[in-house]
Amino acid sequence: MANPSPPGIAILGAGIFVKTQYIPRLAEISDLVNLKAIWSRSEESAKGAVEVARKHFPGVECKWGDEGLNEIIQDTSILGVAVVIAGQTQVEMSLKMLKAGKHVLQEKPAAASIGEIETAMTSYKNISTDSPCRPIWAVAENYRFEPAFVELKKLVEEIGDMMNVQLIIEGSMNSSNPYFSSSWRRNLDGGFILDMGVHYIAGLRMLVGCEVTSVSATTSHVDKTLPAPDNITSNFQLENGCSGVFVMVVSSRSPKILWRVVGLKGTVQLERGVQDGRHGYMATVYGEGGTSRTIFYPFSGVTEELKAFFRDISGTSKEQEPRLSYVEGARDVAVLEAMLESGARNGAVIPVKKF
Ligand SMILES: *[C@@H]1O[C@H](CO)[C@@H](O)[C@H](O)[C@H]1NC(C)=O
Ligand SMILES: *[C@@H]1O[C@H](CO)[C@@H](O)[C@H](O)[C@H]1NC(C)=O
Ligand SMILES: CC(=O)N[C@H]1CO[C@H](CO)[C@@H](O)[C@@H]1O
Repeated sequence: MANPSPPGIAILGAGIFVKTQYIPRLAEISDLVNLKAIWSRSEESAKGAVEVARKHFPGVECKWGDEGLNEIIQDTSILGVAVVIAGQTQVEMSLKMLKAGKHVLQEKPAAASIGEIETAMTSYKNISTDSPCRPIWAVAENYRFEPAFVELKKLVEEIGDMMNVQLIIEGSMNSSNPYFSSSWRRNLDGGFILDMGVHYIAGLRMLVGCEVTSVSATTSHVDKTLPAPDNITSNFQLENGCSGVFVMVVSSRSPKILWRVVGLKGTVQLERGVQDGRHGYMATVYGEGGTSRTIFYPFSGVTEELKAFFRDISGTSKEQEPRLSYVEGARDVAVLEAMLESGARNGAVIPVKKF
């Protein structure tokens, strides 16, 4: 169906991710969306992001402070907002917008803790029962929209009984990384493991097609330039009976990001890589007799995710995209919180909270 006037949206937040991801990705699909405003607490930071956005969206307005936020709330041409602010205040902001009847695409993590998630989900249910048309609360984690995961998930179904899963993350969060100094990430309980880890757990849950039921982990704080903990080794148990390991080192000299699912009839592997200057994933399937084939999938998860949200809020899709639902983001946080708790309790087996 043709969409004569694309939905109006606003971005709340004007940080690095807004400038380097949201604005360029939105510019690529500017026929599907009308970016009407960018808001930040301070005028200066809002102006910085608006300057970047004006090249692609000449009509974008600069809003700041409580007054600017109220203007966005009052503007009925703004159907949805992207909430891209500090992890500690995102849920409060999202709920405020949902109460005002706006659809919300909130950046991950879904919340900073399970406690916050539980209260948030009750508040959301309360809003939805009061209002005639339910505003959508989506969490942006983008991994569920990466073509590599979408395609490899299908192949996991063909490798027979699952015997083992490995998830190895050696990050490169050192002082050259633009997020290294981000104060809210440093103050988040769980540090970079929670903030970055939700992506990897999202990928894991998507690939194996079932939930993580319990975990046992060891955590430590080795690199004192990073918030604690900066490394974690966890066993996990899946609903389907299979077990696996999750290793995450926040800052290493040898970046590696890899998922591997070993089945009775074959193995599938997804590894972050670069081909012809493009970043993405190398997806490899190992079959019988030492055969293997590899396909490269460039990144496009952020774009695919934004498109899905705009389809949902403009009412052109039949049902809400399940990969965007708040509960999916909540489940990723629940797995990491269980791992961090286990680490703090010397490896005690911790069941993962079900949502
Ligand atoms: C949800 O609504 C119930 C019943 O009106 C109320 O008791 C409860 O405090 C509300 N919870 C939240 C988190 O808003
Ligand atoms: C940070 O990590 C990247 C990727 O491994 C590396 O190229 C760079 O030299 C590192 N910078 C510092 C300051 O260690
Ligand atoms: C790579 C690294 O720093 N590993 C450490 C992770 O934590 C365990 C437990 O404290 C240490 O033994 C490792 O050296």
